[in-house]
Amino acid sequence: MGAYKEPHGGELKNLYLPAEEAEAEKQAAREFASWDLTERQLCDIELLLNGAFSPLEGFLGKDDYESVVENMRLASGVLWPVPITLDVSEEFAGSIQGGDRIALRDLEGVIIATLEVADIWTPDKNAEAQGVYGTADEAHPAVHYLNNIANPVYVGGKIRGVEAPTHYDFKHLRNSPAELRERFRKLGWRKVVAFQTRNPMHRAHQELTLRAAFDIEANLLIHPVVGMTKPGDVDHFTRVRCYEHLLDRYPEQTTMLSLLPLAMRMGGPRETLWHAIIRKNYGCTHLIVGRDHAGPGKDSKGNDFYGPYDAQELLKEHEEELDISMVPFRMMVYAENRAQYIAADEAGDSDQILNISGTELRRRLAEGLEIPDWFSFPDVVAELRRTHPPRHKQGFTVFFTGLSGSGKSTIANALMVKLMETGGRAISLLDGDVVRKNLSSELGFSKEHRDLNIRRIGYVASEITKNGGIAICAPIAPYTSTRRIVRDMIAPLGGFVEIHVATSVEVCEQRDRKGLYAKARAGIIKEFTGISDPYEEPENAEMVIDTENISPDLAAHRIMLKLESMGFMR
Ligand code: PPS
Repeated sequence: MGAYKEPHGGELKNLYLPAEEAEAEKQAAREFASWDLTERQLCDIELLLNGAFSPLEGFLGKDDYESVVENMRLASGVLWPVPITLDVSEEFAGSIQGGDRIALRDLEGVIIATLEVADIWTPDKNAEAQGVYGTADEAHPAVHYLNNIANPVYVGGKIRGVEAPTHYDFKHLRNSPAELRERFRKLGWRKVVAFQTRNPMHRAHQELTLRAAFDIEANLLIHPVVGMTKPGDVDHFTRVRCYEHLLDRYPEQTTMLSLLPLAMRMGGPRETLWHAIIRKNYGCTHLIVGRDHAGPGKDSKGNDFYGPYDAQELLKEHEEELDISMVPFRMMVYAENRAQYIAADEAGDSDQILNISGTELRRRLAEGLEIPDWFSFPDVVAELRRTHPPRHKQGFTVFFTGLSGSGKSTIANALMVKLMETGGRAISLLDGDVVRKNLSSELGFSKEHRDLNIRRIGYVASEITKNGGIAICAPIAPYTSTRRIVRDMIAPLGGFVEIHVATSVEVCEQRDRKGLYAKARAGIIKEFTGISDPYEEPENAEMVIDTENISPDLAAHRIMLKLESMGFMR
């Protein structure tokens, strides 16, 4: 198996038009219907355009999509495991038809590409979830995305690139497949093993990647994902600075670092095949695959979605067809008695193995505790500490949810005063009523409007949290999936503490402080939560408060204790 063979299914694609044609296309596209690409679509289109997704030539059409979902292959039979689709709103879909050309724009309105509409269809999302991810459980990040974030209609068609998506960061580390292949060729790297990661790398990772490269006498490409990874992951800016420090520690001329703007789906085995195809396109001959590669975490019952070696097995089955080989990841552990890393399967009874798990590392960072040199290089740890200050210096959001009249606002106010008494951080209260007067005055109480309202609150709270402040939110927030979106948005930036004010609808109605329940019963107020509109009870709130048994003061006090126990106070 030699390097630089053509990718499966034909030559490496480059979907960008030559400069002059691109200019003309851009002018013409000003008249086309226009779609603003989502964050995920922007990642996908960049890799479509530069050939990382070869042999694809655009967003999948209906036949290819159905074939990928069902058989993991394009309609032509070429292996392709993950559907790359352009999801759009019903409104936009209604404004276009087959044969039209549409302009695809980035977040700032710059036209990135045009698409010639081949198909417009409403996908069966349940079938997609089952087919691609093997589950309909929304605990799977890709299923959650599909059901709650992705738009309802798909548009398929070939694309023509007019301008590459802009990146202002780490330009020196961003390469197209053609560029990387050319660099490998120049350097005479005939065998290249890629290491895929979405996490900071520590000494064990360095040891395992070096070993993998030595074992097969290959050069090493550290190819971290910097597009979209799993919510809660360390941001890519921090990670890339860590990788750069680590790079200095590899033997000279052995290793290269390049960034991959991929939007991961956490799709386990199928995603592993996809990773292999992408690396093949970038000119690699091997891919390191570990236990539970691209794993999505636990399902809603606490079980793994995939078997630990499913990903390795699926790639092994197809490596010949894909013309890229799998290198199984060997777990490396530190043997204190030998003062070195050894492969876990080589450790004997007399070896004293030390280990710090990911959870333990996060705890040590959160509490400002020591992280030993045998575990990670000091400059890598310093980088992590810069963006992960101990919890008592981070911002956080306290997110109350509960029925109207449950006591959310009263407790939120009491909590705010107690936090002000403690001092140290700026505090903002985003109470349901107040938000509806200021931020969301035009919204009603349909599911769509409530979701928009909660997303707005989440956005403001995430900015406050990111900047080290405290946001206290007190909306009804009746829908589980929307609360989850808010949690995912905020948790990576600091703390997120969800508190269910679980006062029953009977008690709320009895109290009826604002007289709204009476009006709801009389049908004067429509879509009233708990009466004529649903409230989905939280299942994983950090705290549940029953105001039938405790006063607002005591409730706020208990929340203070909770915040202390979580490390947010000092
Ligand atoms: S939501 O669902 O989270 O967007 O609701 P929220 O922004 O918290 O607004 C709830 C307040 O609006 C008043 N109100 C209603 N609540 C529920 N359903 C209907 N149909 C409705 N109409 C008006 C009500 O006073 C809520 O205030 P709180 O403080 O919760 O009692």
